[in-house]
Amino acid sequence: MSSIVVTGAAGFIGSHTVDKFLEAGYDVVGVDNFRTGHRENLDQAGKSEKFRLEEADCADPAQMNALLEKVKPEAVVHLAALVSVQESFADMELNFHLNVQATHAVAAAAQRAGTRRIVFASSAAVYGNQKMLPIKEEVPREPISPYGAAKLASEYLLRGYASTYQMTAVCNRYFNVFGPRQDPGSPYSGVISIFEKRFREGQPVTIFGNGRQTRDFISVHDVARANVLGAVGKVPGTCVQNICTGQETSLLDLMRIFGRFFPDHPAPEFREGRPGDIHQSFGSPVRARRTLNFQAEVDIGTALRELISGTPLRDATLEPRANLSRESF
Ligand code: UD2
Repeated sequence: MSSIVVTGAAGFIGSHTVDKFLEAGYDVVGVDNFRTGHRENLDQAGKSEKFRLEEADCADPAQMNALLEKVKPEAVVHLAALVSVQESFADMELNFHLNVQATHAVAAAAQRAGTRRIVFASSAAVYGNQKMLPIKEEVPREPISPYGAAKLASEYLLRGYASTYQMTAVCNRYFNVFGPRQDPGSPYSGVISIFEKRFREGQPVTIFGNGRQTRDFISVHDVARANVLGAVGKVPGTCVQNICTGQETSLLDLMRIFGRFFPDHPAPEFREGRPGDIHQSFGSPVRARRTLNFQAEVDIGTALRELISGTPLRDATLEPRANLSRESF
């Protein structure tokens, strides 16, 4: 039986995606160079006989060619990346290397290995500041960060491969993903992971700007499921879709939700807004229903409760299992 390769497997979204494939009965080869990934994210996966880990650098064509030639996967889910918008300003070269060159190395190796499908971790950052909300996929893409530009460039690279070699490229534009295993350890980390840590430690959080900026926060469990559907579900061919909830939440709303769990928490500190920060962002989830048969199922309150309590949500809450079983594809 052929396997699925997941790059960035030891990362936040990668490790949940690996778990979801294993739950659905697939053989998975995880690839990571541990630049930002953590081995402990794969503790659960490591217990499965169907999982193998390969330490390799996705941006290195020789390593990718050798690996994919050996595995000959039915699909590659390419999640390895530089994940922070802010870090892309600080190091444009690294952003280009990890968010464009690595995509090319993975796509070229997949094509040589005869892989038919690539799922790519794209981002709502390709849209920049949009006036028409919720954001639909067909609006002009106007990234305002090197990160968003690199994600868009990668989408086009993959389209080129797909049309030239009869491959299928599935580009999932994630909105703001959060959940267990998201690393709060750097100023570039996702806002919910930072807030969760600060609230738990009784420290005030910092809000950049007035806190009225909005995001479409989506649980990593939903995102992992969208990746599985993209790799092995029925798709109409090469496609690009928002992976979002369609719900808009401001940072001030987040403060209120956290406040219910931590009533005596100190007031936030406000600082000047960050460059390249998008003001208002929430997506239309309509297209993903058609292309992937995907719909987000975990609401933000439930997902925050999981994060804060440290108790994993049960599968029944997270997904209709039948939707993911091998037999259903
Ligand atoms: C997120 C993703 C990015 C991309 C994008 C899509 C992360 C880390 N980044 O970027 O990969 O997919 O969404 O649009 O998930 N903020 C604070 N205080 C803090 C930290 C952040 O006020 O301590 C603000 C920040 O200025 C921004 C908002 O919270 O207005 C969200 O920031 P973020 O870094 O979580 O995510 P974003 O939207 O920049």
